[in-house]
Amino acid sequence: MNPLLSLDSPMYSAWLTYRRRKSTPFYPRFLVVENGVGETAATELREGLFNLLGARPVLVPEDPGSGDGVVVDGDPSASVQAGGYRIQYERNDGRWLARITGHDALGCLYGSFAFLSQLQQRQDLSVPFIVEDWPRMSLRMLDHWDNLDGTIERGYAGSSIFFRDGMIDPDPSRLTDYARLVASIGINAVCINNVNVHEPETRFLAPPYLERLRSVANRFRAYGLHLYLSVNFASPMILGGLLTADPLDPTVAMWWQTTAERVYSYIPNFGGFVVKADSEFRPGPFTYGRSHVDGASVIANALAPFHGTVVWRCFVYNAQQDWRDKKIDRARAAYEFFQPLDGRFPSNVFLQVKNGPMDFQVREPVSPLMGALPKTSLLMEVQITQEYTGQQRDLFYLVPFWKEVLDFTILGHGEATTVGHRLMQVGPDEMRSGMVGVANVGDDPDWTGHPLAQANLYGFGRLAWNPQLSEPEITREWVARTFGWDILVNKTLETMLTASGQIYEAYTAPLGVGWMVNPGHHYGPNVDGYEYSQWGTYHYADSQGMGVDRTRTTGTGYVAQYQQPWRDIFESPATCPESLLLFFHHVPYTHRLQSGKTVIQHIYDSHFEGAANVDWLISQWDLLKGHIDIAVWNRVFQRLQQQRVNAREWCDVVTTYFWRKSGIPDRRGRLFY
Ligand code: GCW
Repeated sequence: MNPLLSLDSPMYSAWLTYRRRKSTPFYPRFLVVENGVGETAATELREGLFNLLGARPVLVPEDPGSGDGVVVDGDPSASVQAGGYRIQYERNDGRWLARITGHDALGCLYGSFAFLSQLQQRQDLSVPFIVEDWPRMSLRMLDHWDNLDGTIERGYAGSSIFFRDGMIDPDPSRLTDYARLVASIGINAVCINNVNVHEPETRFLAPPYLERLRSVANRFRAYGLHLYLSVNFASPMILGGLLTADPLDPTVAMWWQTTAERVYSYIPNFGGFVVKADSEFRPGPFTYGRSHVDGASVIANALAPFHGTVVWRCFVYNAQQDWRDKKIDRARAAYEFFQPLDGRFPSNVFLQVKNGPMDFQVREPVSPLMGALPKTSLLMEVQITQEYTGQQRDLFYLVPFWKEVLDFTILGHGEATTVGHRLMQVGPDEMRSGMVGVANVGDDPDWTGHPLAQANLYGFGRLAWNPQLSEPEITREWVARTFGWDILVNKTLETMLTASGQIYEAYTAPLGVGWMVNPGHHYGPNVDGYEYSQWGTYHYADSQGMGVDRTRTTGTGYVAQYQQPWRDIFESPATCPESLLLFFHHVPYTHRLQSGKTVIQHIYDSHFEGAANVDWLISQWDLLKGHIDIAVWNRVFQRLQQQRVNAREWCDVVTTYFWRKSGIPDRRGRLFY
């Protein structure tokens, strides 16, 4: 990507777009940054204040006693949590003072970003007030599925910002811009390479690469980001030349130890390793008859002396299933593999669980593992990159969907809690938790391919910071920070974003069934695309009905993995939430929904409505012409036009398919093919 292009894009600065305020009660002339706060906070504040207020405060060692100013200092009592801060606005003798007090250097940085964000959002500063905030989850991580050749698995926004043509070769200024963007929403860890670690990336643990990685880590460090790498479980063989990767073999353990020492000698604040093992044909401990605990432990023990962490993924299932065999249920796999291992991992291992039991479909129930690992450090993985949700061509705001997952009730230590609370938990034995988002970022000038997909990146960071923030709060913040203050823009965009996910869901896979996509790239409709495949991804549509029976009584038994009351709620079609009806049940097309409609009529209606609502999205966007930058407007407009074509295709393929299967006509007599 041509770096000049990036400077031209008004979306490049994303939510860190600091527009000059027309008026301000506050004109800081000086900035005091106490020792230990770090240069980054000072730089961000000076640049930010200049852009927002036109004031370039002078850096001074202490409050000169006159004029408005900003003071940043560290004080562990400012917040009980690492990374926390307090911002206090005071009015003394007619002058304004903003005091940002961080629990630590990171808290000072987060506090500085928060202060600038308040100015950006036109917080009323005319009355003194105090704000306190802190990150609720300990790990707030972005995973990039980037490969050394510059491609990105499931990437929809250009090429990698880290790798190019077999080299670790980030544009340094873009790397810093990335770091500030994600640090400003509280991200503290970034894994830069694909969890599918191929031969070239396996070599990252060798010196020439570590040298390059060190410079990436240094840029990250200034913004409080820890670098993580995905590693290949078979590294001891591929890189170390050993004949085995058996986790219980002493030479293997030794190899991981030497490797960890080497990595930390280059990168002292290195975060750790992410591992996809025994999953989708990646090597793992099963080859040697060992367990996931054995596999994770050998690596975790090597990292422990350096306070490094292993992030071990639970996305493990049989990817070579016989579609004829209706007893196997992929949805059951992660729980069956990992629930029995609760409490058996070393304390520096996190288990990373996808939000649903399958694989980032538009609609899935919450993974039952969320409530089944009380003695384990737990990370919930969500997909910011829109693999199954429109690939950054179709608009899909993910925050409402993530909120549903975070607000889902589970039992924690015998009491009802929510997934969000579970992930905030800091427990005994250094148990920690957090969220991981598969990043939607590439080297496109606007970072995310679709300008409005930036809202998903922003929303992810905000929810990992505090899962209790509401969707409207997050949306309002993002719109105001990105596009400034224009009532029409704010209201219209908020409405569009909030509705977008439901619209997409309506014209794609009905009632929680999932997987009706083209195999491989996963874009566009193909009802039977995965029906007779090895991947465990079926809808079982026949002439009478459709859906997967996952009940205890007649189905795969998956429902039994849930705690009460969900086990009973999901078991019966009468109580199962309708959005998940076909995920849990096989029902006749004539089954009546609460609306009084039959399932088949619902499929027809929702698809036509969903497709029509894309026209509504376009009409909303039309209202904004002239109110936002024309290049951005055009880009989104063009994407929406494409979405209209795509939605029409989905609608026609799905309705025609089910009409042909069922032979049941549409009560409203619409056209099928
Ligand atoms: O959803 C699937 C994706 C794969 C991905 C895998 C995973 C990185 O289609 O591209 O591999 O999930 O999460 O490991």
